[in-house]
Order: sequence, then C-alpha cells, then structure tokens
Amino acid sequence: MSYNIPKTQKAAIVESHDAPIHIKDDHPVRQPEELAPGECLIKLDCTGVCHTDLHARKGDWPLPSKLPLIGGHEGVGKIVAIGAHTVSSPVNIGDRVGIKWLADSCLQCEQCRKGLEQSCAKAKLSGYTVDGTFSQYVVSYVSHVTPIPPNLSSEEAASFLCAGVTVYRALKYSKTNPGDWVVIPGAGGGLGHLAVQYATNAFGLRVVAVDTGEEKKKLCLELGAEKWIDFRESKDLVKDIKDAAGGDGPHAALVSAASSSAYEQAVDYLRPGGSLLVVGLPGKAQIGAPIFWTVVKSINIIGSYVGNRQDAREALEIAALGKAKCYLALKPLSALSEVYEGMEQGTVVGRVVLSMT
Ligand code: 8ID
Ligand code: ZN
Repeated sequence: MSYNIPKTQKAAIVESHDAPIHIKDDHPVRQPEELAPGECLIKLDCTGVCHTDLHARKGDWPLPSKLPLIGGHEGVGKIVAIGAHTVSSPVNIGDRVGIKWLADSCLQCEQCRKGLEQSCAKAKLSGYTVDGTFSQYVVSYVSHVTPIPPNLSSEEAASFLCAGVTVYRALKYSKTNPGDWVVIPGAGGGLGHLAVQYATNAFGLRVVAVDTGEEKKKLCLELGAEKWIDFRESKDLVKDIKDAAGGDGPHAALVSAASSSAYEQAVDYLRPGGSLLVVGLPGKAQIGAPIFWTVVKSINIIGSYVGNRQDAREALEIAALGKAKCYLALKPLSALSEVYEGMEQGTVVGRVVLSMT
C-alpha cells in the first residue's frame, strides 16, 4: 500500500514564546524516503489540545522545548509510510494509531525495562522536544504509537492519548480500594473530567469534584461525581472536602489543576493513609506539605507522569467499552490561539479537539 503524500501541509508553529502562533500552509512534510528506521509518517485526523501545549507555547516549565515548535500530543491518524529498514514494526502502513506525549524512548535503560519509559533519559516528547500533532502530518515512532480500538472515532479517542492515560495511570497506582473517596481538583478540565469517569466506572471510587462554574458543575455531576465544591465559593475548602468525603476526608486526591493553589491543603484534608496524586503541572510551584502531618498521617505523595505503552492501551480499552467518554468541542486548527486564551481563563469545559482534515 502506498499513499500520495503532499510536499507541504498546514501547521501551527510556535516561533518564540512571545510571538503569536503562526499558522502556515506551506510547512514541509517529511517524505517517506527521509524517514529513519523506526520512524513512521502519520496523516492526522484530529488532535486534542492539552494544557501542557499551553505550557509549551508559553515556555513556563523548567524543561526547555525545541523552537520553532509544532505542539500537540493527543493526535490520531493513519500511518502512511514507515522508514526503510525498520525491523519488527508492531504496526503497519494503513493502521490507525495515536500519538501520545512520549513519542519515543530507548527501550533499553532501567526505566524502560521497568515500564517507566516516560522517565527514560532519552525520551522524545511529542510537541515539546520533537514536533507534535498541530499539523496535518507528523513523524512518530513505530515502537510507541498506540493502536486505536476500531469502535472509537478518532475524535473520541484523541484525548485518551494524554488526558485519559494520565489520569487512568494515576488512579491505578493510587493505593485506593473500590468504595473509597477521591477528590479531583480540576475536575471540569480535560484531565479532570476523564478522571471523574475512570474513578467511578473503572475503579469503583466515589468522587468529590472540585472546580468552578455552573457548566463544569453540571458536567462533573452528570459524569458521576457524587459531590461538587466550587473552589472559588468555598470559605473553608479543607472542611468542605472532608465533609463531602464522609467526614474523615478522601482516601486520595488527584490534583489535575494547572495551579499550585489546588495542592495547598491536600495533606490537611486527606484521610490518614491517603494518597496525593501529583498530576497538574504548574511550572515553578512547590508542594507545601507539612512534614509533621505527612508523617503522622502516613500520607503518600505520588508523582504521576502520563503512562507507558501498556497504560495507553488499557486507558483506550476502557474508553472503547464506553466507560469513559471525552466531552469535547471540535474546532479547526486556526482556532488554536483562542483555545489557549480560553484555557488560560478557565472557560474550556472538558476538551477541545482540532480537526485536521
Ligand atoms: O503526566 C502528567 N502529570 C500530566 C499529563 C497531562 C497534563 C500533567 N498534565 C498537566 C497539564 O500540564 C496541566 O498543568 O495537568 C494540568 C491540567 O491539564 P488539563 O486538564 O489539560 O487542563 P485544563 O483543561 O485547563 O483543566 C484544568 C482545570 O483546573 C481548574 C480549571 O478551572 C480547569 O477546569 N482549576 C484551576 I486552573 N485551579 C484550580 C483550583 N485551585 C482548579 N480546580 C480546582 N482548584
Ligand atoms: Zn497532555
């Protein structure tokens, strides 16, 4: 099978962290003969917009990104070429696959051998250290692209490649049991609204959703949260969260907000033995946990970074069973700047997915 591959494409380019996003129509497409072994060329159907893309666009993380940069790491599309001399590819030309944050890793180091490949020292990050999915074609890596279950549309699947896999893995290692309470600050956002569904439908947890505004409240309650707290209206967040979670506080807190304030009181409201799942990534903030209570309450502080190849497949399988659905607005690539503005102002409910066709 071979496909007609154009020489140029539409792409959204971050030229510098202060310049406006530049949408180009004539960005070169890497041609099949230019692919290295292990690389593949994917024609994208669509791509989700993650808050991480906004961090990359602003350059507010302590990890430098490439510049100029094509962001995006929640892409779904079809493989149209595979680099010559690629050995034992687990995917084929014509397969529909997803591009996640972890574009590639060495697969040989201790972290890769242990399934912590996202922390590989040689990790390549889609839309950060290598160009990502805000373009019609993307070059990715056969070992790391994720097969998409046939009964999910590309739009439905896209945000599971980052938001979905991230919250799924955080909950998987949360040390919770079915029937436990989890509080989710950031519950109305991209990661958070999927976390509400994985927590209730896959892990049997009871959810206290924390975010702000009527639309996010309605969404969280519809998706299965039992309790809602508006962090802007609460006068005593610690008391409100404890009360909502049966009086003793939640067994876990999955913080998916892109703000440090959401972390501030977690050790105070968590139940003894509880887990703080550190997921939201404000660039320069510290977790201000009191040492005394962290020890005396035996609190687990667990940093959780996206997921490995297996986590991605599991997260998508659960979505394919209908247990988690992305609440999304479909927009064109040209809307990217306004999507970032909405994210900054907190007005994006669920996710925005950009159509690339
Ligand atoms: O691997 C990881 N750990 C990982 C993977 C993917 C994304 C981490 N992230 C990070 C992103 O880089 C970002 O910092 O998670 C954060 C959230 O990403 P997102 O879900 O894509 O962002 P969003 O859609 O803008 O949702 C954030 C929500 O947080 C709420 C906002 O209202 C919004 O709904 N929020 C904020 I900002 N402050 C809050 C607070 N104090 C809050 N909710 C409760 N309390
Ligand atoms: Zn992401």
